[in-house]
Amino acid sequence: MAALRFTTAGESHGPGLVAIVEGLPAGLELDRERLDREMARRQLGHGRGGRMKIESDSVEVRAGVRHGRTLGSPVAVLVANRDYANWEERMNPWPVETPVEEVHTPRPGHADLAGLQKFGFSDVRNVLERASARETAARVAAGGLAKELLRSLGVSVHSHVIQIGSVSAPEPGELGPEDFHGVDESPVRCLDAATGDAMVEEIDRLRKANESLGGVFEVRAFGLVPGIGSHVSWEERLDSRLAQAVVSIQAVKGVAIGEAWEVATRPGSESHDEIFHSRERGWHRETNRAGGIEGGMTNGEPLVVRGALKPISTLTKPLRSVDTETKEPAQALRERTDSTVVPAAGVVAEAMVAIVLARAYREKLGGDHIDDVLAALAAYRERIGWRR
Ligand code: EPS
Repeated sequence: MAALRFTTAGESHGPGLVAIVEGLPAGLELDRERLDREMARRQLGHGRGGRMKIESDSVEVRAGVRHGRTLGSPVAVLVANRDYANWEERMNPWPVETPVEEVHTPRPGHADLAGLQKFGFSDVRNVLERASARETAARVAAGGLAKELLRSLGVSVHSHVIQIGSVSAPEPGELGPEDFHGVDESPVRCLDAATGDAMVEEIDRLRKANESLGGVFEVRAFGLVPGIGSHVSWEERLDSRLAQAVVSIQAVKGVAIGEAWEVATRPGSESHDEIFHSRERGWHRETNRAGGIEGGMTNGEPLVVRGALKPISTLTKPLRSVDTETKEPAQALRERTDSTVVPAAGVVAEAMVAIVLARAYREKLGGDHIDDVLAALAAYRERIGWRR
């Protein structure tokens, strides 16, 4: 059994994006519409720019699936960039007749300058095309496959927006999967309608001022059994893997598991989740301050992970920079961009969390065929007396 892992390839305005997912069990049934729905969800959100009117992302499966079921071989998917039609000269994989104009004005906050220095390029476009968050479309395609596996194991992964700029939603408290049913209908994917309206106003106000906005999203996963991940080594700790996966999303600068920042200010007696057991409910907790993870393992409570995004660093009111050829002061590259991507980032984070959870489940349960995985899960639930 190969460890579940994925890689992506693709530039923002190149011909397309690719994701390869290894380690899915054979026999897993995939739902084409569900996979495409994930792609469409990532494109939603008030504050996206003109690019989202051009793209209409869908998953094109190229390998590893036959008649709707996985074969146990690597699954390869393609996501086309429709915008490539407008960039064919500038982004052609092969030499073109007319020389294309280079970009020499790196954007503060982006990969541009360090990327030029690292690779010895003269054209910032050689860096920014891959650094672009367009790459997250491939992650969501891979995450959609991971979600299909989790779904068969009784796990669901959801997200919502907690904050955009200075507008914060009230603390959501305890939530169940059913609470997320309408979240994609909110233009900012916020569970609180009044806050959602205020977020839209904030985006519009700042967009008029040529500003971009960051914010905070929250991912919650339900249906997890205890003991996914491991306390025994730093690499196996589920919280460390989740933190890496979420912070790897473009523009994410901070990650919190459960009530991380709040418990840092509280006494110990108010920071943990006391343990209970009853005949009806089995093992349970009355609180979930730990966000479902103790000692680097799931404890059976819902997983709660938050990510904080900085405002997008492509600005329509560019910051000061330097022309990398002349070394003279210059304005940073000004390109078409989004005002905020916090709602989309939540969907991307669902994908990343799903991949981390699917990998950890594969490690725990093994198996080559989905039926082996399900049998191992049933046996484990029986052994620990898990009723949920
Ligand atoms: C991005 C800039 C914008 C975004 C893009 C990420 O693209 P463009 O430069 O073509 O206007 O729309 O995001 C996507 C294309 C996407 O699918 O999410 C950037 O610089 O990161």
